[in-house]
Amino acid sequence: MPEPKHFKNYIGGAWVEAAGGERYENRNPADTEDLVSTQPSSDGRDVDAAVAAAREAFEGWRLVPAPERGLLIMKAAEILKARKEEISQMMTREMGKVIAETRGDTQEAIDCGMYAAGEGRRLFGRHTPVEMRNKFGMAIRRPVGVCGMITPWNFPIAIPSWKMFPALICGNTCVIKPATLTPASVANFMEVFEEAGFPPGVVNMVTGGGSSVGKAIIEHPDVNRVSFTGSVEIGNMLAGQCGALGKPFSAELGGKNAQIVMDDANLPLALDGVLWGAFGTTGQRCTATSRLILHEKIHDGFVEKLVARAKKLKVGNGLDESVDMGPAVSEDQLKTDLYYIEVGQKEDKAELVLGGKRLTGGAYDKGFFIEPTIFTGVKPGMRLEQEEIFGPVLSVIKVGSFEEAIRVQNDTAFGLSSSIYTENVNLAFKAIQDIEAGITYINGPTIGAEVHLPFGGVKGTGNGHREASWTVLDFYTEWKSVYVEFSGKLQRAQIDNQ
Ligand code: UN1
Repeated sequence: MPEPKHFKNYIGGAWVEAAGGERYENRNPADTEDLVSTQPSSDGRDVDAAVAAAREAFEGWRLVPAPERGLLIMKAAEILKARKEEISQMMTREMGKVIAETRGDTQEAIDCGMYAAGEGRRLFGRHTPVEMRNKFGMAIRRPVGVCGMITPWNFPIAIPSWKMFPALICGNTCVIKPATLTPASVANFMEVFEEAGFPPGVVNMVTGGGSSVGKAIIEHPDVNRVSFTGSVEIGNMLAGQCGALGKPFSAELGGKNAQIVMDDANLPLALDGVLWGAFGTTGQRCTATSRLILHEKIHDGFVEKLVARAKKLKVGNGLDESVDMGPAVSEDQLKTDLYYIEVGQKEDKAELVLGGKRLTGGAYDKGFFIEPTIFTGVKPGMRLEQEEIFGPVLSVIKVGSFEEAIRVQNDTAFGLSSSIYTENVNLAFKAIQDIEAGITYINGPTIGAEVHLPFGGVKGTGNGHREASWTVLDFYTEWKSVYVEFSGKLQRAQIDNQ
């Protein structure tokens, strides 16, 4: 078994133990005998130190020309590329998803770095004509200061990267609290920043729990804004706290994403799509397909093929290249999955047509494995159909028309990702128009967003912000309007020109 990674907090360019000196263990969900890492259990004192370092570094970093900041980010992306395999292997050990997917996770961070680096030569402001002669008007972006990042375990490097790289290119400094389940991946990310030569204090990491470290980041008066990805419950609580403090907050929360399959769809393609969308990452993506809305004309045949294919998915340790689906990330998540499977059977009275059980025996006993699970006969409004599970549990809903499919798709508290399979171009465009979601895929599954398009959702999924792409720059900068008078006299807008 590989040696555990023992690391400390990364503050002001140095690796330092938590003030309280406590540490905790991080174990592999596929094999709890595998100790992946140990790291500090930090508290508010460590956050104070990290924020102080970030604040001091900000004064220098904000003045580094953005193209030069871009070169450092590009270097970080290149180091990530060189370390991709080793970082991905540790990520699979840390959170369980299969190695092909952790390679994708690291790749997403590389892509984010490349994209943000290029932004160093854009960061466009605006110029506009003004009312007066010999006067110039423009709007420019300014960095906001110290940014706090509270990140989840399901994309241990991709999500930190899509928050940090944009914040950094804009001239901000960062304090990140990784999910308690996946700190080693973020420690690797910090090593990448260190090796790339980022000035001390520009990036900082404090590991530990939400109620200690996360809370301190939110409440710290010198943290200018916070970006959070995680559960609806925590996200909404933090939004309230930030609101009371007048602190801008970006939330990317839950999903209850659906794939619609119309009767004219390319069915083999739709089948590949739903298998990947529902069971990839063990269903633990905000963008995962947790509902399958099938047109009644193709329902029975499609379900039959789906069950046959899902039954063949190989569940196991994600480091084995032949495995399709890894374990649940933790015992708690496994319990949540099993809880909803019980709700589906007893409360919703839907029909369990595949899976539903914890996998046991042999190597399975060392981890948190669960069968790919499918329910049919799910009706709109059932808990199975409404609540986010974050596991490999797919609910199939039968509909009679396109209009009904859209109604069912939209009738949830969330609106992150969505998908429709149809060969009818009119229906495809109607779906783009009518689906209430931040992302719609036509003839593709609900997962697989790329870093240069806005990422985020409507309704309960978030609070109106978008991550990735050019849109995230609005969260990490403040606009300043600038008027330059070169007439040499007092010109009064709204008065002298009337
Ligand atoms: C998430 O689900 O939390 O679009 C992020 C995707 C990935 C990112 C998912 N690129 O599925």
